[in-house]
Amino acid sequence: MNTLSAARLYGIIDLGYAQPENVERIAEQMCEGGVQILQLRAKGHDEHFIEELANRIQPILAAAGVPFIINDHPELVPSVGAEGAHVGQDDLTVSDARWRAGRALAGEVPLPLIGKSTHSIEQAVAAAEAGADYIGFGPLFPTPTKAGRPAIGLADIARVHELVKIPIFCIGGIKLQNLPEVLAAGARRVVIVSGILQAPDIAAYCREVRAALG
Ligand code: 3NM
Repeated sequence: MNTLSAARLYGIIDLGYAQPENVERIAEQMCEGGVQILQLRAKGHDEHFIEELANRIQPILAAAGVPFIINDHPELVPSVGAEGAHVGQDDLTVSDARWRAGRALAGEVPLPLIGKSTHSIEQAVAAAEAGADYIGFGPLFPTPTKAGRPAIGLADIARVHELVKIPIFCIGGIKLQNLPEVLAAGARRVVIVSGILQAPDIAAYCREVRAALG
């Protein structure tokens, strides 16, 4: 299994872009391209539907050794055999998500990973203090994938890396084209959603991102 600390490229299967019937193919292509963590994000869908999709994706990621993260539904983590859950700033607290994701499995297998979205240095520091395993930090650029959330730009990337010692995944409007400026600003890890899902060749796009990440 890939480890969180070694991961540079985080992919998301977001049903805003991906058709449910294609999730297996997309997961395979992302793994083939070198995505090192993969999240299922299905905003507005009910939990049974998300569980069914997650059950189809999980064996592909397990075979590839890619940790599987479920957005927003930590209680699905034990039942689908995912590695963790991701929660937004306006959603569950880190400890509540951890309790829901991990209570059945504590002591038996590694405890679930809990990630938190953060949109400022203050939120990033608070998420680390609250016990998050990693954070998302963004959106760096305006993005239709998270419409209505103002872009924070690149200016705080270096500082947040000085202050926060858990893995920081920069997110929001990142594409192959603007990756050099994101890295030059101090980013080490990125999440790319629409750039990957809208690529004509998902695996090739991921490979190019991995190469650029070094
Ligand atoms: N969370 P894309 S930005 C899901 O800042 C998400 O917390 C964000 O998608 C945050 O790569 C974002 O298509 C969207 O811009 C990222």
